Formats: sequence, C-alpha cells, structure tokens
Amino acid sequence: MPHFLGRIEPTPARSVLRFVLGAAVAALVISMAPKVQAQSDSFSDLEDTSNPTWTHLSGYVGSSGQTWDASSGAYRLTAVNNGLSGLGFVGSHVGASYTDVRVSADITSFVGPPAGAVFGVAARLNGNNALAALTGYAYAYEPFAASGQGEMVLYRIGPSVSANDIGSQQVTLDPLKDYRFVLEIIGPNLHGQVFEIVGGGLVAERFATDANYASGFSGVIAYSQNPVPPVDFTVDNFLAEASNQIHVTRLPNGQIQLSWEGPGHLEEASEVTGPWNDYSPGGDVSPVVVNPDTPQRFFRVHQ
Ligand SMILES: [Ca+2]
Repeated sequence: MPHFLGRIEPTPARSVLRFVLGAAVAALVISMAPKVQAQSDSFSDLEDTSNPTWTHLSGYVGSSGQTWDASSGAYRLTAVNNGLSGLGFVGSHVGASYTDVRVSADITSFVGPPAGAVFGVAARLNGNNALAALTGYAYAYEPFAASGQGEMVLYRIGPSVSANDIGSQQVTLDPLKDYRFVLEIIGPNLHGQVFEIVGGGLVAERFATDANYASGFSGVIAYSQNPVPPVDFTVDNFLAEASNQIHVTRLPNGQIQLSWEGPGHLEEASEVTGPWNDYSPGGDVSPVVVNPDTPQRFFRVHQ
C-alpha cells in the first residue's frame, strides 16, 4: 500500500490518567466537577453554517473539490485525490480553542477495509488552512493499514504535510455498522477510543504521549491518496467539551500536587458522599499541594 504522508511508526504507548497514588499514601483523588464548556452538533438544522458555525479546512495538501454537506441531518465530507502526490484532504472544525479536551463523533458512513480513505476526529488543530500549515492531533481509522485489515491510529498532524503515527492498533471496522470515535487529550496524554454504537461495546483503545501542540480547535478530518479511493464519510452527534480532570503529580518530598484547568476551587471530604468543605487556604488557585497525611481523603474541583 502507499506510504501515506511520511507516516512514522508508533512509539510505545503509556497508560495515563490513572489516579493511583499508592497504598502507603492511601489518598484518593476524584473529579466530580461539571463540564463547563462544550460544543455539540446533531446537524438537525441540515446546515453547518450556524448553530454552530463550522470552519472548513481544505488547503492542507493543495487539493480542491471538497464538499461539506449537512443536508441529510448528518455531516458528509468528501475530497478528491488531486493535490500533492495524489493526495486529497478535507476537514472542518468548530467551537472554541481548548487545552484539555474530549472530542467525540459518531461515524455513520465510511468506506472500510481493505482500501478506504483515512477519517476521524481531531483536536488541538491550529485551524491554519494554508498549504502544509495545519497542525494538531487526530484519532482516525486507516482502512488500508495492516495489509488491508485496518488500524485505528493516533496521529500528530504536521509540521508540514505529515501524519505521524504516535500509536496504532489493528482493528477491522465494518462499514455496515456505526461507531463512536472519542479522542481525549489531557496535557501531553492522548487517549483514543472507539465504541460500536449498537451494543455500546469498546472495540479499540490506544494511549500515546506527545507534547508538540498545547491547545487548539476540535473537529473532523480525512485524507486519502491515489490509488486509495477518495474521501467520503459521514459523521453525526459531534461533541467537543473542555476536559476538567484533576492532574495529579507526586512531588519528590512525598507531597501531592493537584492542578486543574480554568476557574474553580478545590473541595475535600473524608468520605466520597461528603460533606464537602472548601480546601483552605489556597484552594481557589491551581495548583494546590496537599500532604497525604490522613488514611483517606477525597478531592474535587467545584466549577
Ligand atoms: Ca447547524
């Protein structure tokens, strides 16, 4: 199969986002904060120009002839392989720039293995539509990978025209089924998941670490390259939300630092059911350093 966009082989995955503090510490940290920022679109108004307004991406590989069509009540994107090196590309982003973010979308139509275009959800896009200027991350399906059996891939997009594989997993997705793609990025930690919508089962999951891009826009992207068929896929129920998990860092002196994005104040309790009390002093400003000096304590950020 063609070597797409200078693809680089995956680096080892690291498991992330597990608040395991160790038995000797016996403290537990949880986040029960509500989601405070989000952008969703079910395309029920049959357009992508308002409620919300999407921004089209078309220039990345110098191709032309893309289409963005929400008239069916879902969002169908197509692209022609007429750019650099026979590449085609299409994308679209929506909403605010997020730092820590969770992006999900339902894939309702696609061309599957052994030879379909790459498509998926994206986060931390810089939104630059000039040739070879787009950067960001994506969690996308690569139907032609693994000898035509397919792979889900965590990509670092750019710099220049490159889709760098930073974590991949063989999985064969069935074009007759619908899937939910989820990409969550907390700090440098990427977490991709695919769920089969009917039945809800988790069918793919991959972790990776990359610190090149700290924030940006959320959306969907796709590309292909001759002789693989041109891009034609459809998404629905798009959702991007600021992710407000508490970051946990164990300091060399044994203390634990808790940090979070955005406004909010730290609360603590001796039982998960409460009562919850403001952590004081200093609980209004991230980060907070706590001593693991009690058998059990629970923390949350109230926003
Ligand atoms: Ca709309």
